[in-house]
Amino acid sequence: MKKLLYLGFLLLFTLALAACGGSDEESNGIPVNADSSVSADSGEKKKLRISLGLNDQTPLYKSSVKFKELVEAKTDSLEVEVYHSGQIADDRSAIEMLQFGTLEITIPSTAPFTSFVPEYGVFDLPFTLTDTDIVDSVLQGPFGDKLAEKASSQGVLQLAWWENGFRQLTNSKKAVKSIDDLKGLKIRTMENEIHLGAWSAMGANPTPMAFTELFTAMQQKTVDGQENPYPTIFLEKYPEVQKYLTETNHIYSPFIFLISQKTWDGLSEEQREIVQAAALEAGEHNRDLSRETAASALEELKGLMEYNKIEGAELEAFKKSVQPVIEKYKSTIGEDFVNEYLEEIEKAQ
Ligand code: KDG
Repeated sequence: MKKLLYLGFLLLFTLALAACGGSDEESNGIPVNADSSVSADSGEKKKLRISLGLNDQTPLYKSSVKFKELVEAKTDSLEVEVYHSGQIADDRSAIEMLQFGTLEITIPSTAPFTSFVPEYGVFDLPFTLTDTDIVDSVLQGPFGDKLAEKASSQGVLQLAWWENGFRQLTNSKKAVKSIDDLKGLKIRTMENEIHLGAWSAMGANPTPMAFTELFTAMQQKTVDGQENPYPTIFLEKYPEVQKYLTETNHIYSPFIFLISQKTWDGLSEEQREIVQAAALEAGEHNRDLSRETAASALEELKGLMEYNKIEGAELEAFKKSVQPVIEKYKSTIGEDFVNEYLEEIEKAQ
């Protein structure tokens, strides 16, 4: 019911903007296009706003600026604006704005997108993707293309796979050296039922929360911990509110470059080719930068936090605990699709 009310509000908000000709209505200083489907034929420079959850120090933001540079070097008919730190919206709201056509581009983790396209949940099955070579083989091949095509059923197009990275655990309470140490820890997860199920199965007390609320929740100790890749942990300044860092590599999290179908329909053939090529090229840049940054961020974090790595028998205990979760969510995601994903990983080993 809440979701219906919320969607109704979004629709009314969009219609109100359109009614008052609010094509560039300021909203908190952010230009809000009432209609992202302005045709390229209108001759005016078309604005492509990118909404990001992470801040302007991260590989995600820097790669989005790279995308801007690539597009604007090729055409004067497009202008890219990059908004970071959830300035426009959190992940789920930004995706809904793409569906309505009131925002052009967003680049979230796949996890919040699973409520729109369940098949993206394969990446939330813990301990399945284990290194970047396997990741690239699965995502940059036919399986990645097949999955990306499923986004179009939701009024958005996925133009490229970008990288969030391997997720690690932090908390403010205690060192987590075995699965038993997770007992009762209040861990924020992304808004994704598989993440909730996995952390419950490991013995923690998980709570779903939008990324935009996370830092405050850790500061106010409404959650004890969270899990994110090293670049996010370091560049979003989590050592200021978290003491313990545990290397788990429990999930590999992609970012997905999403554009509104309404925006895409309003682009000329030439503009589409420029935008598609830039999303792919900036994606290659993003993966390289993400991996370099993860390595350097870990070295910095080891000097700021109490670090340990889960491996050997302890890692096996973590993996064993989540097996029932993987079995349970195979049916939600689609048994055949999950098996296809696992076969792709097997082939890439
Ligand atoms: O823009 C991306 C972020 O909003 C978010 O997806 C990062 O992995 C993330 C998280 O934990 O929410």
